[in-house]
Amino acid sequence: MIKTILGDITKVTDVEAIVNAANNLLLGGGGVDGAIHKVAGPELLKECRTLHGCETGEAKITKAYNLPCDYVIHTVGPIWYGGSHNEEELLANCYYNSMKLAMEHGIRKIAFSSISTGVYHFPVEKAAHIALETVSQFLKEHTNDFDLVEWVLFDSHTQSVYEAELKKFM
Ligand code: AR6
Repeated sequence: MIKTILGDITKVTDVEAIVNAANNLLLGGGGVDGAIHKVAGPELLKECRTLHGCETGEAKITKAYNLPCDYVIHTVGPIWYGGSHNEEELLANCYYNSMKLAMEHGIRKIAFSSISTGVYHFPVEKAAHIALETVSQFLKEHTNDFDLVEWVLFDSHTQSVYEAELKKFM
C-alpha cells in the first residue's frame, strides 16, 4: 500500500523505518534532518559518526533511539543546480537504495520525507514524479516484501503534489 500523509515524520508510529533527508556528512543539520536528530537524541549522532558520511544518492541505516520507529535510513539527495548535474538520476538512486536497504533489513513498513525539496531546492513536481515512479517500480519487482510505503509531507502544497503523482501510479 502506498499513501501520503500530512505531518511530522518524527511522530509517525505505523512504520518500522523513516527515511531522513540528510547531507554527505551525516552529522545532522536543519529541516527534517534536524528534527529527526532532536527527537532521536544524542545517541543517533554518535552512531552516525561511525558511518563516515554518505555519498549523494546512497543510503545508510542506523537505530532510531528515542524515535517511535526501529530504524532511520539516511539518504543524501542531490542539490538542485538546474537539472544538468544528474540530479534526477541521483534522486531516483536515493529512493532505490533506501528501499533496497529496508528490504535487506526485513523492514516492511517505511515512511519517506520529501527528499531534496527543501533546502536542496529540487522542484517538488519533478521530485514527486521520480519518488513515486522509483518506488512503484521497486514494489513491482519485490511484490511480497513491503506492507506500507508512505510519504510524510510537512505542508499541504507538497502533499497535494505527491497525491497527484500517486494517482498516476495506482
Ligand atoms: N517531518 C516531515 N517533513 C519535514 C519535517 C518533518 N519534521 N521538517 C521538514 N520537512 P529538507 P533537503 C520537510 O530541507 O531539501 C538539512 O539541513 C520540508 O518541508 O529537510 O533534502 C540536511 O542536513 C521539505 O518538504 O531536506 C541537509 O543539509 C522536506 O522535508 C539538507 O537539509 C525536505 O526538506 C537536505 O535538504
